[in-house]
Amino acid sequence: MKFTNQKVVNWLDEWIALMQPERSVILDDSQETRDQLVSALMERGTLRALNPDLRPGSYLACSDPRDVARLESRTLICSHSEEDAGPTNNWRDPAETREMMRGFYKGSMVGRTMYVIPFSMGEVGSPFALYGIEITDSAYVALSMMTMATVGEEVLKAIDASGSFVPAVHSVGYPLAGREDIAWPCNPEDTYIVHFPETREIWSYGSGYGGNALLGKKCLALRIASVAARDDGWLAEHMLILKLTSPKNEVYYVTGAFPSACGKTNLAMLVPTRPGWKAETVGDDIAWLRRGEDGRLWAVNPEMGFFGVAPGTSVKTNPVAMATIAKNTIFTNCALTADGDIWWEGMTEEVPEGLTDWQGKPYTGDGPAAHPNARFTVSIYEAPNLAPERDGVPISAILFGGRRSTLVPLVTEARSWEHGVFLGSVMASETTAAAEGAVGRVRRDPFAMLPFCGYNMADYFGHWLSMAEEDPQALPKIYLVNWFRRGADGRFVWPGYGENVRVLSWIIDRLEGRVEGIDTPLGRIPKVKDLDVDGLELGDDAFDHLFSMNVNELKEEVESIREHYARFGDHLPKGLAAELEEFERAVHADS
Ligand code: GTP
Ligand code: SPV
Ligand code: MN
Repeated sequence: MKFTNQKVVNWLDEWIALMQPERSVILDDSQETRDQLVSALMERGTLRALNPDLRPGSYLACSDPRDVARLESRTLICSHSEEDAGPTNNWRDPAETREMMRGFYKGSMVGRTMYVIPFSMGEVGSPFALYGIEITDSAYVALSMMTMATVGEEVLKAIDASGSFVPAVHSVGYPLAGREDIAWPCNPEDTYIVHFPETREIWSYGSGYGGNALLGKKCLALRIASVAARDDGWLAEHMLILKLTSPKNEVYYVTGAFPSACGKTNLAMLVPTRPGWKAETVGDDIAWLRRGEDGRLWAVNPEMGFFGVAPGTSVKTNPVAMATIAKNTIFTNCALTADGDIWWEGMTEEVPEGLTDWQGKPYTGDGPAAHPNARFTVSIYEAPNLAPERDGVPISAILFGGRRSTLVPLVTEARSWEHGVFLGSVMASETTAAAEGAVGRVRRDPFAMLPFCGYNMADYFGHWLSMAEEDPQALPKIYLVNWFRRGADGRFVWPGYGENVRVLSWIIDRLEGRVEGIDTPLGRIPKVKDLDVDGLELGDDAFDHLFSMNVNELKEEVESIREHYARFGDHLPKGLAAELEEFERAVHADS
């Protein structure tokens, strides 16, 4: 395999000259290449093979304890003007940042191999695919990219023919020649994940973890794609895509935008607890949405793998995920059992004897055995419930959700597209371990895109509004969901997981006009009789705990949204300012 396109060749030459790898290899998608990467990683101590009788074809990687999650404070949007990055992104001057990064990259691959990975997000040959070439010195990243994206000769040919690709540069950093003892090379002090939206380039340095390093995922398919989507009239979103078949045999496709570690993978892999329902997974993290000729919004999952949160995953909560990761899976930062399998908090009630924690120490019960952001990397084709549709599905409903202990009801229906965009733009959630920083702090995370929007967030709100300029009736209905309300005892009131089908069932009843809702300041909630809670042990006043809105809290929410919106200045669309006024009026009318 070889590139002949001069633009690609020149680009590669330039980076080889700067980073000075000992050799460079273009990655194909063969088993042989996979095996070679695995051997190299086992030799270095990055991967260890799990017990093949218990977890065939699977490996455990334990990272440097300083490199365990996305680094939002080190993620930069380097547009020419600061305003184009908006108030929610870290902006830096592009020229200065290029200079700083070139300094880091200089000689960073001396004595090592540069992997050149032609990859496609979306089906190769589809007019909607985005191609990239990631160059990296991490075999772990190369192996993970082979699972998460389409890689290999077919992509190479498509790129070579068109010369069109997103250059994606990655190095874990510092000259490592002769340092084969470092199992997880990284360079936390100098880590930056840089995006140049105008020229559609990605430069990442210093981290080998997930979204910082697998550049097809958050960097390309969300941050760069969101800019392409703005320019070309579509949406690149942090969303799961679920196919749902009702007992009446009606098929619905639903997307859901929940912040990191707030339940996308779990809803995408839903096992309905109610008779007659069937659920299949289309995607668990990213959706690209476009208006079809029929006016409807159609969604594709541009990824080929799952990079899912491990803790909390069990046969009870997510049997589909457990089946998906039964073999051929790379685990990162999980605990190791005495018999060579993996374990994490929540997998079983009892903690197995003889665990080794994610840092390789005998587990003593002090702190978690697996890192809270421990993950599995596995092909979508390992999922037993994968929907066959890969080239676009028409969306009936969009869910927005997050972790809110109070205030936000289990489910609320937006009154219109504009109202739905308002609800998306003010979404908030308690922070999780998926990014650095404190956990459990409520922060606004519009559309679950706070860390992933590649341009001015308020302009992005405007772009969402603009989707309704034509044929708004054909667009999906929008719902706010919250599986995470807590009762007086501090526990989750709603059982969640497979039981979430009960909420989806109400949503479908609404779509079909079979039931009415009750108007509240936030939108329409179900009537008690219409939400199927048969057989659930919810305790007294559960409906109250799931749906009540405290007036004082609503008033605080109005003020807090006002502050949130004030950050956007003139960029805030007028339509959303009007929605906020309307919300405030409703809150005061209610009190
Ligand atoms: P990213 O991959 O970071 O984008 O996360 P995600 O949105 O796919 O989150 P995921 O489905 O992996 O869930 C994260 C955590 O939330 C896991 O520990 C789950 O067990 C937990 N979780 C998911 N769904 C539910 C639910 O319905 N109820 C409760 N209580 N917890 C849930
Ligand atoms: C997230 O944090 O939303 C993820 C994991 O899906 S990562 O790929 O690291 O961004
Ligand atoms: Mn995600």
